[in-house]
Amino acid sequence: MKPDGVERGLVGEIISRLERKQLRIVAAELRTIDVPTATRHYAEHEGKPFFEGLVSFITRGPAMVMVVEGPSDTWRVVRTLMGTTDPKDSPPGTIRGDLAIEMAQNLIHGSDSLESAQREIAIFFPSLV
Ligand code: D4T
Repeated sequence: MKPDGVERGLVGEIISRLERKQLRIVAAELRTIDVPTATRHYAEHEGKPFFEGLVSFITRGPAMVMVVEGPSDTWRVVRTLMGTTDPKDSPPGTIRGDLAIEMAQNLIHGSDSLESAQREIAIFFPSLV
């Protein structure tokens, strides 16, 4: 959950949606992400026009960093619950479709493949790997 979700008091709402889907929380910490970690996490976007804004947004206050587990393809389950990157295109019923309106403050990140999940868990919860 990105800092806007924490600031807006949506931590419970968003965790509740994940839990109602039957995903299980295996790690969670309220943590202010530092700039080197944010840069590593978003390495694929380095050099893009929105990169600096993205890093300053993601580091501006505590994020709720989590690992969740499900029976299979959990990254895909979470991405479906999240909705599309731009909340304006995200359908009602999704986290972004119901609760966000701007792309630069879209409440939640989710790994977009098994490989990304492995990479990102290693960044944020190295002891789990
Ligand atoms: P994240 O990675 O934050 O879960 O979002 P997505 O996986 O849905 O989308 P992304 O990696 O393409 O974008 C990362 C992050 O950058 C913001 N963003 C993106 C932005 O502010 N302007 C843009 O033009 C794009 C493409 C939103 C999400």
